[in-house]
Amino acid sequence: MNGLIRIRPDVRDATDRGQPVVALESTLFVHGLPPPMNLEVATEIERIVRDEGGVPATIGLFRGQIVVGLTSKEIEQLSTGADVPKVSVRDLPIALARGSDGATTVASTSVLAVRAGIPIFATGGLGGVHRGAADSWDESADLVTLSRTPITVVCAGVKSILDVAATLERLESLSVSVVGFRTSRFPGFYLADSGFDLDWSVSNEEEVAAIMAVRVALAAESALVVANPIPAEKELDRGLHDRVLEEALAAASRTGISGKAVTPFVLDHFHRATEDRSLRVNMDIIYNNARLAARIARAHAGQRAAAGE
Ligand code: PSU
Ligand code: MN
Repeated sequence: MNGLIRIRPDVRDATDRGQPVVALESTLFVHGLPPPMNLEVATEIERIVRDEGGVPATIGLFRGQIVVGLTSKEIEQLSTGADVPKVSVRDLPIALARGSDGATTVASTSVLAVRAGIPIFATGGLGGVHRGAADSWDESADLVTLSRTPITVVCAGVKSILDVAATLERLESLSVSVVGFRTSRFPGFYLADSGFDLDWSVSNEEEVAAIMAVRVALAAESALVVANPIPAEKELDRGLHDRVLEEALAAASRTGISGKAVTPFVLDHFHRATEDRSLRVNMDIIYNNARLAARIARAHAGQRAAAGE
């Protein structure tokens, strides 16, 4: 990996010393949120992690190099850059070989975080099984990647634009562990509750850290998803949500949008059709997850120190 990966010195230092580090993805702000507030969000997530005593490591590709811990200047360039490709795991070698910039997804960010020795990652919502996938076969590479990447991901479930029931079935088949944080229902991204039950619920950060320790002892190969719902008083109006979702999906199929363009298209439609109310909720979700991930990272670091590791 000589020259192919650059780890920001404070990130490397913190991982070496067993201090709390939180990985963050770049597709979320490059393709999931509109400029100029995408830069504001990318900056604010890092501030929240720091406020909680953690070191933020936003991951992306910059000029043909994997960067674990982008600088604020690099984050600014990616969030304002035209045509920054969305890079999942299969795109990594191609984008890197051509010296490209790149926005990493949940899948590629998870893989790169693990390579850099970071065990926890915060995002908004995972990719999953799309509605109509039985015909289109559209399932995010996030799922398969999480089945073989030992990371803990804090998210607000999967985007409500997906087939949530099918996604939960796939997470089960793929042996991805899922716990609800202070809930026994799977969150619905913009909504606190997707309507689906979870088998396991945890009540605090220490409990998640304890699960992470057992995962290390078991040499777990798959991911742990910590599903963290948005507080009910901050969720999007349900009527508005259901109406706009129908519209957005119809617009996507009418315009013939497919493949990796679907998620950014539908998110953008949502933000415009709800006059940015969904955007506000999206931001709250991300901040909420970054805060929890930093607290879990701190609990994890504390437990490791106490165990003399
Ligand atoms: N959730 C969001 N905004 C996003 C994404 C998820 O709230 O932008 C991104 C993540 O990077 C996720 C990707 O990994 O969408 C999934 O895309 P696809 O369905 O094409 O795999
Ligand atoms: Mn897809």
